[in-house]
Amino acid sequence: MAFASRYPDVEIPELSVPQFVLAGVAERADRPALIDGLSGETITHGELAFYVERVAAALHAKGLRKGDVVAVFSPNTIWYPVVFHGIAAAGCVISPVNALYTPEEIAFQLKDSGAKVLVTVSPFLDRALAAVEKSPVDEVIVMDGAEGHTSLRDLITADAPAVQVDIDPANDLITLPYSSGTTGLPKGVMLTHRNLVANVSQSRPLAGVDEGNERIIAVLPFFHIYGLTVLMNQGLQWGGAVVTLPRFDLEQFLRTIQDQKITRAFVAPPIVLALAKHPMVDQFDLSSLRSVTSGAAPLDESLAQAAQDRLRKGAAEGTAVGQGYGMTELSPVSHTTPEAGLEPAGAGETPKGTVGYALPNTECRLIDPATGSDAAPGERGELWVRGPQVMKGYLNNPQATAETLDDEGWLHTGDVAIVDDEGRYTVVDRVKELIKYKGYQVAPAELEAVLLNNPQIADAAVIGVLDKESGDELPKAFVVRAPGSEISEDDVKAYMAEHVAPHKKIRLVEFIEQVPKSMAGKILRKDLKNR
Ligand code: AYL
Repeated sequence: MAFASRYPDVEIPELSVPQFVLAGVAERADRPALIDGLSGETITHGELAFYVERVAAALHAKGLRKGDVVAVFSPNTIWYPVVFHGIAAAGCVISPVNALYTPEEIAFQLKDSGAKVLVTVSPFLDRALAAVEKSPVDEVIVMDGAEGHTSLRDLITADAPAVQVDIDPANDLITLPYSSGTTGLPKGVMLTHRNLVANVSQSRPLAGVDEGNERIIAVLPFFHIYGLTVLMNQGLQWGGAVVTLPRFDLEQFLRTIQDQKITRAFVAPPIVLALAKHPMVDQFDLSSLRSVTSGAAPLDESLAQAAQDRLRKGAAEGTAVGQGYGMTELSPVSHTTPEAGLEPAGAGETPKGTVGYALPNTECRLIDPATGSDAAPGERGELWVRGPQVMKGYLNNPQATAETLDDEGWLHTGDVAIVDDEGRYTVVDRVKELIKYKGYQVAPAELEAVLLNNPQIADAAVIGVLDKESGDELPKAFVVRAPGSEISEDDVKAYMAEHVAPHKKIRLVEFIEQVPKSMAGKILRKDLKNR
C-alpha cells in the first residue's frame, strides 16, 4: 500500500541545475545573491551568472569534459556556489568533501570518486596536498590563490571561449556526495541534475516563498547535501540572498540573523537546542525570522516548542519552528513541515514532533521489518520513498544500490516511521547502522576498519549510544585487545582522533573479550546495544 503525497504534483523543469537556479537572474541582476556574513562581501545575481559562465569556460579549456569529477574541499564562502555552478555548467560532477576531514579521509573520497581536479582554499592546502599524493587528482585549484596553483581569479579572467555543454538532466550527474547509506563504508551517491531541480521544485508549495526577498543563513555546510540543496540551491533559486558563515559560532550566528535580517534558518538539532536554552539568544533581535527548520537528526518535540515559544516571546504568531526529513540519497528532502496556512486542505496545525508531509511527487510506504509487508494503518514500519528526488544509485557499487533501491524505484531508508490520519509522518527509530552525531553521518564500518588497523586491537565494533543530556548519539567502540596489549581507553580515543574528523571521534570505549557476531560474521549490534 503506497501513500501518495497530500499535495498535488508539481512540474519539474527540464533544466540543468545552473539553468534552473540562474533562470531569474535578468530581473534581479543587481541584487545580492551571496553575502559573506562576517565581512559583508557580496556577489550579485548578475555577477554570479557571469562568474559561473567564466569558470565553466576555463574548466573546459583545461580539458575537463562532461562526467569528469571535480572534488571541492572548502568551508562555506560566497565563492563556493560560484565554483559549484561553474563545475556543473561545464558538465562536470562535484564531489563535496567535508571541511574537517583528515588527509586519509579526503584521499579515500578522491580515489573512490576518481576526481581529476581538487578545488580548495589556502588554509586547507596542507591537508589537500597530503591527500592528493595518494589520488588520481592531477590539478589543485586554490580559490583564494596559493603559489604555484591556479586561483579562482585566474579562472574568471582566463578569457577562455564560452562553452555550451549539452546536459541531459535526467541522466547526467551533478554531484557525488558520500553517504554510508544503511550499511558499510561511505559510498558516492549519484545525484542527477533532475534530482536537485526536482527537490527544490517539490519543496516550494510547502514553503510560502516570498520570491526575491528571502534571506537565508547558510551556516550548515555546503559540502553536505542539506546545505547544498536546501541552503545554496534553494536559496539562490528563491531569488533573495544566501548569507554564508564559515562555521557555527552561536554569537556570529545570532548577530548575522539580526544584522542581515535573515528570514529563514535551516539548521540541525544542536542549533535548535541553543535557540531554546542559551542565555545569549535574548541579546539579539531575531524578529526577521519567519521559520527555523531542523533536519538531519531527530528533534525533540518539547525542545522544538520551547525554541518557538522563546523566539515568539510569548506572542501567538511569529517565527515557526518545524522539521524536515530526508537523506543524502533523497537529494535530500522527502518530508517537511509546511508553513502555517499551507497545510493540505482540512489539516490543522502540524504537531511539532512530526517531520510533516511527504513532498509533492513523493510516494511513501511503511514496511514491517519483521514480515516485509505493509505495516497496519497507524503502525510503525520502515519508511520507503519513491519520487524524482531518489538517487540514481551508488557509484561503482551495484550491490549496495540493489540493497537500497529496489526494482520498483523504492528507496529503503532504514528509518522507522509512523503516519497519522492527516498524512503527517513521525520518525521513531533507525534500523540501519548509521550513527548521527550533531547531524553528521558516522559510519560504524568505517570506524571499525580504522580501529582494526591498530596492531594493538584484535577486533572492534562501533555503535551509537544516546546521550540523554544533548539528545545526541555518541560513537562508542567495543574493543578486543590484541594478545599482550594493554591499550587504554585514552589510547584508543587518541588514536582515532588522529585518523578521523572530529565528528567521527570515538567518545566511549569498552573493552570486551569477543565481539558478538552472527554465523555469517556480521556484528550483532543489537546485542551490543542491549548490554
Ligand atoms: P544524511 N528526524 C529524524 N532523523 C532524521 C531527520 C529527522 N528530521 N532527518 C534526517 N534524519 C536521519 O544522509 C535519518 O536517519 O542526510 C536519515 O536516514 O546525512 C539520516 O538522518 C540521513 O542522513 C531537511 C533537512 C532532510 C535535512 C535533511 C537530511 C539531510 C541528512 C531534509 O529539510
